[in-house]
Amino acid sequence: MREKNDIHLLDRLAQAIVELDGGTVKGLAARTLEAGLDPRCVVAEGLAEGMRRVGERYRQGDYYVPEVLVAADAMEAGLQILSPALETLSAEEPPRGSVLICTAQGDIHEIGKNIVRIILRAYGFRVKDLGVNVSVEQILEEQAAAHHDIVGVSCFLSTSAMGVPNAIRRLKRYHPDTLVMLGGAAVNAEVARTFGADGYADSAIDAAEEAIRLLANRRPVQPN
Ligand code: B12
Repeated sequence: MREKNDIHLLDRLAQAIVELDGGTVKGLAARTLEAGLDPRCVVAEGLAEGMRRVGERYRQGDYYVPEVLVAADAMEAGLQILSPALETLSAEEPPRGSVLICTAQGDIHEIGKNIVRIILRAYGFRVKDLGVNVSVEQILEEQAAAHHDIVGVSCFLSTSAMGVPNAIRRLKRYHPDTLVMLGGAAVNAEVARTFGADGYADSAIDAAEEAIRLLANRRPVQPN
């Protein structure tokens, strides 16, 4: 059960992102570590929550692109403070497998993907990040070279998400044992299933748990 003071600290951290106050974000991120909070929860319930609130303001027309970008910088400043603690955690976790992560072709949203990458690493996954606007050919090339257990695709634009089912079909044709999970504002659990993905998550912590679940339930692929 989280202490009231901890919830207050995480809420202030999220709010400092909404207020575009990078200095306060840094200071509060350092205080969460002094208070002994798990840095993964600080990322999820402080930094990612702040960006979620910023997204909400953008949707309502209270914030425009410049505010969103300054908020993302403030979030990055907080991540820098947390990153040594996240790396320590990552070294302590059992190695869990490897994940290739990217944003769908035509889509340049990267904030959610970057948070997922950081959290997956903190949970003990090896993660290769191919960046944004990634084509199925790039994914296939990387899979042929490295055979990651899971491919995670971030989908924030509906138009780009339309290309994802075809990408999954092609990926599964060449690499039938690869598990695919999706996330981002343009998809949900049902859409992900319809697209042919094996998993879905709407937050970074859930993404790590989903990846652990997918690997635990992995069945051997039957040869044709
Ligand atoms: C920030 C933002 C931008 C920034 C991106 C900056 C960057 N470097 O990433 C900028 C300003 C550049 C931008 C541009 C555009 N954007 Co924009 N943008 C957003 C906004 C406000 C926030 C997205 C975000 O970063 N949220 C913060 C993160 C932390 O959010 P999150 O979803 O909670 O992330 C978690 C989960 O999604 C999950 N997750 C994420 N990825 C993955 C991957 C996997 C594998 C898993 C398992 C989980 C997972 O874990 C994350 C962490 O907890 C959203 C609004 C929204 N509600 O999403 C619009 C939004 C996504 N954008 C939108 C649009 C339309 C655009 C533009 C087309 C605008 C334009 N007219 O030019 C362009 C597109 C450019 C392009 N080709 O991609 C629309 C998309 C609508 C749609 N359904 O298609 C949205 C929904 C806004 C809206 N309501 O209209 N945008």
